[in-house]
Amino acid sequence: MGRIVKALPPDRFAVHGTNAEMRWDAMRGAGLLVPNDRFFVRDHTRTPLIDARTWRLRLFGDGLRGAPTRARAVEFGYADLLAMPSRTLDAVIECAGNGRALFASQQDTPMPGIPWGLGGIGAARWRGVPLAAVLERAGLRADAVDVLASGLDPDFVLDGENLGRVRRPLPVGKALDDVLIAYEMNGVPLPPDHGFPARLVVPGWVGIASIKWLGEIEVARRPLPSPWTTRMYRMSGPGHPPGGGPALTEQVAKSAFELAWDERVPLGRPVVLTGRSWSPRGPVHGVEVSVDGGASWRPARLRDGDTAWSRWSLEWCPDRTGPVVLAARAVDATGARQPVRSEPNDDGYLFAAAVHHRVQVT
Ligand SMILES: Nc1nc2c(c(=O)[nH]1)N[C@H]1C(S)=C(S)[C@@H](COP(=O)(O)O)O[C@H]1N2
Ligand SMILES: [Mo]
Repeated sequence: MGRIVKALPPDRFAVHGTNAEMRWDAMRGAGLLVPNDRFFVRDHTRTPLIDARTWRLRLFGDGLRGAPTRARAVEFGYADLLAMPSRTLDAVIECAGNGRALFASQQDTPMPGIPWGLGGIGAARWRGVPLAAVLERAGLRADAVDVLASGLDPDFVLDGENLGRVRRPLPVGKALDDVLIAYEMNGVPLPPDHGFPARLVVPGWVGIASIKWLGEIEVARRPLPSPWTTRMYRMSGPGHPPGGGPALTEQVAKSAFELAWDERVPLGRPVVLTGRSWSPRGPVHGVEVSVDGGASWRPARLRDGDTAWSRWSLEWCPDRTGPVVLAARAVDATGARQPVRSEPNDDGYLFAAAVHHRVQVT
């Protein structure tokens, strides 16, 4: 039985267990945003089917006035959310492990976990209610510290141990800044696989922060732990603190060609190479492309300046047959370039290096 509800045709997705990665060649010539039928899916277990008529979002904890308990939570129904002033936001959601397979293919340090290529990312137009507005309505106290969102999908069992609902805390500063409780994706109600009836969208942060199928939000005056901050989603291994570094927050800039791996490119004819780059620090300032494995770089032509990600293009006329390694690197809003090498870590998180993308000139 399928765990993901939507169709996963092989020309659009590469399936990894309960997860499906977007194929970048399926985005060639597509618009700015990733259509819902092409958006990647990361499910720890399976997509639950939730009835919006009986669904409730429950807020509780001592970070709210009156310190409501879970049993006496402040409740919002689907219609309550739809009735509140809405906000629309173009943003990417990207898995912390996006690019993990490149640690093996490009740096010779294979890492365990879902072997994402570069398709554990998507950009969409999200509409919903600012998390800040819901927290205010629920009676947020000025001294609240952490906001812990949990999903309604089944408990996550790791190596035989039940870790409970998929959940992760946000510091109140981020929660009040730009986080959305989204109920719409690209103009339609959230599809089941992407969190219907409501999910968080946490701009710039690792995808796990954007909890789908929201059920509960605990608000506390102390830091709230969850295995998704204390055990997973930290940088660990040689060069990192024992037990791992701090819980991951921001993603890293990346660039992708809208090409299949080992795609065939005809000899002696100009082709327009296209791709996209993104960064958690706002619009990318520039993109440089190499058609010689990173020996020399040329600026690409940028198409979108102030959106979730930027499309770019570069003309290239291949002049010999055989394998050619393309590469693209973004220059972010601080002037920083994607590095040549990504910092290894035991879980293969945050692959940051310019990706070597091999094509075959024939
Ligand atoms: N409840 C719940 N929320 C979740 C997950 C999940 O399995 N359960 N996966 C997280 C991870 S790891 C990622 S990368 C994003 C993926 O969002 P998408 O499936 O809509 O692309 O959702 C996050 N939110
Ligand atoms: Mo993820």
